[in-house]
Amino acid sequence: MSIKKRFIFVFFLFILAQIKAEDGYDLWLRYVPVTDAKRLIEYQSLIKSIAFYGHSATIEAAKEELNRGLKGLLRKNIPLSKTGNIIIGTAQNVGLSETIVSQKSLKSIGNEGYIIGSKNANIYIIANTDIGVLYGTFHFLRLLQTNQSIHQLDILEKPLVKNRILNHWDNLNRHVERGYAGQSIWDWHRLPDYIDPRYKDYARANASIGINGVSPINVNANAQTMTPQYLIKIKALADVFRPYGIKMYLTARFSAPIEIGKLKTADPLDPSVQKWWKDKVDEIYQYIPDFGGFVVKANSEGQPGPQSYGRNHAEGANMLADALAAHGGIVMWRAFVYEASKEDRHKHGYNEFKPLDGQFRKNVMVQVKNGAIDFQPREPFHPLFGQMPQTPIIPEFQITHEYLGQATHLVYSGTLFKECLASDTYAKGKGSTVAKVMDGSLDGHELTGVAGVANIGSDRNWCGHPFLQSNWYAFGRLAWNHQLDADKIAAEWLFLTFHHSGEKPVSSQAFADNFMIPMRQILSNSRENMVNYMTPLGLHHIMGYGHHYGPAPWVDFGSRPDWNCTYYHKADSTGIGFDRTAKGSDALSQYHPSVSAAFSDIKTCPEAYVLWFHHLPWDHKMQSGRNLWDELCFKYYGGVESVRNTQKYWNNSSQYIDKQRFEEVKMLLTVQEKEAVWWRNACLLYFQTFSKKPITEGYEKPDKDLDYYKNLKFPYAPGN
Ligand code: GCW
Repeated sequence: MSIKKRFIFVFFLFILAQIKAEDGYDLWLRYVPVTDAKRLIEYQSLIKSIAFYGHSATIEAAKEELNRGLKGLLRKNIPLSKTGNIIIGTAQNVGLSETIVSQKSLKSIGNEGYIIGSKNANIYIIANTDIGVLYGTFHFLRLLQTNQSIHQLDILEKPLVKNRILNHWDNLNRHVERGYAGQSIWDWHRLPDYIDPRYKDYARANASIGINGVSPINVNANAQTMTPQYLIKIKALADVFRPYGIKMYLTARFSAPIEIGKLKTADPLDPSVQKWWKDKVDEIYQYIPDFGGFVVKANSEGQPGPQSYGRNHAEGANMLADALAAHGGIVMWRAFVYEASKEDRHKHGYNEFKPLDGQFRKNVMVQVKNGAIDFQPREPFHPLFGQMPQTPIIPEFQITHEYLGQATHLVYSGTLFKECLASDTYAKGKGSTVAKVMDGSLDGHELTGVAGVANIGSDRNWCGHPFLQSNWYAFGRLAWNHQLDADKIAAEWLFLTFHHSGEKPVSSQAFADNFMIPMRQILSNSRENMVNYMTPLGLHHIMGYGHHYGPAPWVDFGSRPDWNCTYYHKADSTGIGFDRTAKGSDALSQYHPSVSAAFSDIKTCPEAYVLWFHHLPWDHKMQSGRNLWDELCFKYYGGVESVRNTQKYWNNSSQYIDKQRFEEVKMLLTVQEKEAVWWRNACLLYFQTFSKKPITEGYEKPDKDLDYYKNLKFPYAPGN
C-alpha cells in the first residue's frame, strides 16, 4: 500500500470510529464525515471561515445548522469571522456590489429564493430575506453531503409554488388519523411549557426541503383548538417554527361558533356568526401574528359545513376569508366532498365546485386531492384540475400510506406525485399540466400552493418505515420545484440517508454500484409494483372497510353504497370495471374533451386506468395479447415477484449500510411480501368467483381459500 493509500485508509477508520449508531432520527440531515479524499481536500481548501451577516432568529438558525453540518461533514469547527470567505446573508446586509450579484438576479429569486455563487476565493450565499439565506444554507450543506464540487458555484433557486404545506391529521388525544408511525408528535398535554426538542428538528427537516407551512391538527376538526387553552400551545409551536420560515395554519371546525361560541347557528350569512369568526381570527393573530389561515373540510364525511344552512361552499369559505383578509391570511377549502347518492362518487367534487368558479374571495384556494376518489395507489388526475380557471387550486397529496400499505411497505410516492403533476388537463391546449395549475402559470394566479398529508409520528425514525422518509422528502422537493425528476430525488434521498452508514469501510464505487444503483431502481419501481399487487389496471377502493387495511373487494355491507368495494369494481359474470363513459356514469365528460375522448376510447385509454373507466369482459384482449383475466393474474403475480426481488437485493446490501436499519427494513420486507401475497390471493380468488377462469398455468396456487381471507378481521388496525 502506498503511503497515500495507507493514510486514506487510516483516516477512514478514524472517521468510522466516531460515527454514532443510525436509527433514522437524523433523517436526511445526517452530516456524516466526507470520506471522498479528493473532495475533502477541496472542501477544506475552499471553506476557511464563515461570515454571517444580519441578526435574526432565522440567521441564528442558519448559523447553527451550518456549524452542525460542517462539524459533522468536515470534522472541524470552521471559525466565524467578519472576513470569512464564505459570505452569507441578505444582499442588503452584506452590502454587495453589482459585480457579485446583479439586481436582476436578486429580483428573480423573490422572497424565498437564494443565490449560491463563487467569486475569487469567496463563496456567497445570498438572498433577499433571512429565510432565503436559511434555504441557501441548507442547499450548500446538501452539496457537501452529496459530495459535489463547490468550485465555481453558480446556483439560483426559487420555489415555483408559494405555500408548501404539511397537513397533519393529528387529533388532540395524539391519535393520528391514518397515521402509522406512532402517536402524534404534538404533546398537547405538556405544551406550552415543555418544548420537545423534536419540534425544532421537525422544523429543521421541513426547512431543509422548503416546506413553509404546517397545519398540525386533523381536518376532521375539533373546535377546542381555537380556545385560549389550546391557542397558547399552538403559539408555542409557532414560535419554534417561525425562525425556520414555517407558518402555522389551523383546521377550522365550521360549527365552532356553536360549540365554543355559544351561538345558536353557524350560518355563514348570519352577522353574529360572521362577527364571531372575525373576533376569533383577531384573537388568533394576537397569539400568532404571522398566522397563515385555515384548512377546512366542510360537508364531507359528517363534518359540519355551510350546506347545513342552505349555503354553498363559496359562501362558507368567503366568510372565513373575510375574517382573515385584514391579516393577510388564506383559506384552503377542501373539495373532497361526496354524499350518499345515486351519482357516481367520482363526479361529486366537480359537480359541487365547478359551478362556484369565480365566486370565491381572492384569499381562498380550493384544495383538490390528486384524484377524484381518494388517494388510491393509482388514480387518474382529478377533473377539477384546469376546470376552475378563476380559482387558485391547491393540490393535496397523501404522504402517509393509508392505501399504500400502512407504513410496512417499501413504496416511494415521488413517482405518484409526479405522475399527477405531469398529467395534462388540456384545459388550455396541450401542455396544460396539473403542475401548471398548481404553480399558477396556467391561469395567472399569484396565490399558489400544495398540501401533503404528513406521515410523521413519534416513532424514533419519524415515519415508521425507514424508507418512507423518502416520501416526506420527495413531497418537499417537488413542492419547491415540480420540475425535478422523481428518480433523481429518490437517488438524492437514498444517498443522504444511507451513504457511509455501514460498519466497515466500503469504497464510493462499491456503494454506488451495489447499493445506489439497485436501490434507486427499486424505489423508482416500487409504486408501480404495489399497484400491481393491490389494484392493477385501474382497480380502486377494494381495501378493508373502515380501517382500509388489506384487501376486501367483497365488501358490500357498507352503510353507504359508495363505501362498498363492490361499488367500485363492479365485477360480475360479464366482466369487471366501472363504466364511466357516456354509456355509464359519464364521469368522463367532466374532463376536457381531449382527455375524455382519449380515456373513453378503449383503444386509447391507458391500460393503467382501463378498469377505472371501463367495464370490460373477462375475455377482453389486452395489449399483451392476454385476455383480461390472465392479465390480472399476470399483474398480481408480477407484483408479488417484484417484492421478492426487492428482498433479494436488500439481503445483499447489509455490508453497505448500518445494521439497525438493515434489519428493520429486512423485517418490514417480510411483512410486505406476506401482504402482497395476501392481496394477490384474496383479490384473485374473489374475482375468480365471477370470471370462472383458472389462475394462469404455472403460477403458485393460493394456499388458503377465499373464506379464509374473508374471515380475517382487524378491529384494532392502526390509524382508524
Ligand atoms: O382518505 C380519507 C380518509 C379519512 C380522511 C378523509 C379526508 C381525514 O380515510 O380518514 O379524513 O380521506 O381526506 O378528509
